[in-house]
Amino acid sequence: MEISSDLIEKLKSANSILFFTGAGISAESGIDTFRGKGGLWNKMSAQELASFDGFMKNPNLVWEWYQYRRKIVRETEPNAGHKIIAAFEKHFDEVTVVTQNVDNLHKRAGSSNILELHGNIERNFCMNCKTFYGVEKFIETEEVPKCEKCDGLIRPDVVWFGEMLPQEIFAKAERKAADSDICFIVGTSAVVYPAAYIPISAKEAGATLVEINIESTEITNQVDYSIIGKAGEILPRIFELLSTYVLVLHTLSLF
Ligand code: BV8
Ligand code: ZN
Repeated sequence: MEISSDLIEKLKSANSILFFTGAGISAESGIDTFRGKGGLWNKMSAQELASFDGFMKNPNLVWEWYQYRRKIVRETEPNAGHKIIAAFEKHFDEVTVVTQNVDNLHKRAGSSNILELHGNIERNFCMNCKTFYGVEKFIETEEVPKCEKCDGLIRPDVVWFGEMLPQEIFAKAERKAADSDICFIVGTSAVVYPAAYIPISAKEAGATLVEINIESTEITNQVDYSIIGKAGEILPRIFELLSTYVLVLHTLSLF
């Protein structure tokens, strides 16, 4: 896997880095992607499970599906890809993670500036009075739970198809994208909107786009660098090349 020295050169003079991530970055942690081989959507229809109508039609089926995904997330760990993204904060003034993932793994890996466009599977709220609930309370709950305050249905705090993204978070992600020098697009098929506009906004504002994916995607023809390979292998390599440079600088500064 060749990392162009030109890209490392660009990284050396960059201040603000944005990572736009999708399910592919969590694949090496054993979490199914959505569209790839064995992808979640291949087994069950997104519309059926990740939509308001789907939930209202069969709340227990949807609740069970999210309990199943939560169990997998609890039993897994962030991988080298997540950890290296967190480590980038050591070398750059501004590192922002804009993720479509609801698995909380960027946070568990230590990243501090995370914008979750599609919510977080470890939060719930009452559809009626909007009271928030964590997940601990419902670990063993098989049927969709009711709100203690108003008896309303409790749902996962994720964005379902046909639902609006949290506007503040989306607006902030757009701003960070526009301010970024380099935007890494990691492990996403870039087909879900409006999330997929984020790297486009970065490009329009002059950022260098770097895609890391095991295959080419909808956005590959718009990026400056397309690196084919696993995120958990490519990111450590880039960081290593960068660190060598930083180390040399540091050593030189001693003299
Ligand atoms: C809305 C949370 C309207 C829930 C999710 C414009 C054009 C076309 C369609 C639309 C449009 N605008 C809106 C739509 C409709 C829809 C949409 O985009 N449909 C798509 C399918 C065409 N968008 C919506 O419904 C959005 N809402 O538009 O509301 C509105 C407006 C105003 C007022 C009211 C309403 C909401 C979309 C959010 C849905 N929620 N998730 C949950 O998770 O349960 S989406 C969910 O699927 C994820 O969050 C993610 O966004 C998406 C999956 O995509 P990826 O993460 O990219 O995963 P995927 O499997 O596809 O790809 C993985 C990639 O990784 C692959 O490329 C693979 O090669 C690579 N890979 C695998 N292993 C590795 C790897 N890469 C590197 N290393 C590896 N090891
Ligand atoms: Zn309530």
